[in-house]
Amino acid sequence: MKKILVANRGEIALRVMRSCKELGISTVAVFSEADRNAPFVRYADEAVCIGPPPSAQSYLQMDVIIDVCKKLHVDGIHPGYGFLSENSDFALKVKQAGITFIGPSPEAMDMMGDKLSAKAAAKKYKIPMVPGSEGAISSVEEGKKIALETGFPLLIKASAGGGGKGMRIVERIGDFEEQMNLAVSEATSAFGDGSVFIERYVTGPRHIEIQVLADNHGNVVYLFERECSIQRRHQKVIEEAPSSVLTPELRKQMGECAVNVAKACNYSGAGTVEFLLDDKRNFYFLEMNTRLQVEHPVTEMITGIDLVKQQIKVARGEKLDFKQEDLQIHGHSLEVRVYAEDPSNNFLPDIGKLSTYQRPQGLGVRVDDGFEEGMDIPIYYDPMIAKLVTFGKDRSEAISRMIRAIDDYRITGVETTLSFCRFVLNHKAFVSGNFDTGFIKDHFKPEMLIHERADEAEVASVFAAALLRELGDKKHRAGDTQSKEGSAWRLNRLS
Ligand code: MV4
Repeated sequence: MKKILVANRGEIALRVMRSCKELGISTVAVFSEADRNAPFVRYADEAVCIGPPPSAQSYLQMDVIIDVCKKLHVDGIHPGYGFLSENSDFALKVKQAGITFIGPSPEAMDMMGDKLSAKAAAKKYKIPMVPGSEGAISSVEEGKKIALETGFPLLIKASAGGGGKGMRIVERIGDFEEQMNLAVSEATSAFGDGSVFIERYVTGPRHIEIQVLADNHGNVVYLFERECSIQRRHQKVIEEAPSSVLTPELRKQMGECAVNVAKACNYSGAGTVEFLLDDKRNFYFLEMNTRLQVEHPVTEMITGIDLVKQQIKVARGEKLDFKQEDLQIHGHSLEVRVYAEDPSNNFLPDIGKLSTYQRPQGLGVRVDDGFEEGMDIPIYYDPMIAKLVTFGKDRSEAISRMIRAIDDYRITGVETTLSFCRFVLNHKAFVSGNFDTGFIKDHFKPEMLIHERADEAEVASVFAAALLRELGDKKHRAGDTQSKEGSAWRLNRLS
């Protein structure tokens, strides 16, 4: 493989190109008119504008992207995450054009994309699953019967859904018919497939996912877990590896189950198997994501493995060059997602210009981003500015390093979720490791950030007073470092 086209934008496009470069592979960026000045476009060896800003007219244009590949003699396409990454039609078109799709086969994608066929495949390997219906529910009558057997509360899920889309909670049998009809019509309009199934509702679960890597020679390994329970409306906010609740035995059991799920669909490349863990530490298979995930860096930090490099090697037909026994967890890693959203205003997207943009640096800090100071955050795409990742010898060091890195980050021009992330990292439930997917709902109110702002306002007034004194001080000398340092400190606290 000599040339790879990255069918994506922003931080992940850059992330992928860096690994290509290390492998001596040249890179092609495709970009929309909104991304003309983006760092990933400059970083690529070649770059082609493929259309206007809306994704449907640019990043989702399969044929246009494949035409670029043909013109530029591209051998492989890396889809990143989102956009076309889990689109089996695209994977198939790429293959038919004689180009290597860096990811699983269209068949594996289809099997795992449909939750019911994923569960049917996993069942053959005796993977633990939440009790509920065996397959799709074909009528309200059948559904009610299964609902009574399953017990309440229960969830009606869309087979074509995932990531929380098309889920409905049913608390009592009297609500079943209405909720089922709603679920079916939502699934039909959202996915063009009204198939739904029932699962008992696991209350207060943790979301734990296992990273797997498979080659085309039958080798599959797991690269341990990521704890992703800190979510807001199915949007992950903080991820970490390893999880503070897994024992070595449970880690091995879940890892081996994840490997079997990958085997069940003849998986190739990097994939993620999602599990729920209940308060008694029972785990249940939920679904498999057939792409590189946003939060993959925390796994890279604790295993020392470059997942993108491995994806490319596997796609080139190479065997995995390590075995399960060779893999070990080293230290602890956290990732916070920095969004251009206002956490004190219901996380309203706050687009605009990054007037100030200075990244934190230093030992154990990694910033994966796609912006530079002075750039506008386009309104057309996901408002994620950066992934801030830290690594430490243990969880406590990773946390204090993250708090330090958040304090060192300088972003002005847009509101960001940094203050919210700092709130979570300082919370005793987070620090203790004793939390579940209800963390934000249970512990966060927007007023809690106002407190921090009041604190900043107080510092601002002290600073303003000091500045006025200084300006008024006619005897003020240039060599008065004491007062200079004091001012600098206050200035830092302000931005
Ligand atoms: C569940 C569940 C409880 N019980 N399934 C949400 C995302 C999708 N992947 C599955 N999800 C859930 N499935 C059963 N049987 C609770 C959730 C869930 C959730 C899961 C992971 C992380 C955050 C969540 C927030 C709400 C609900």
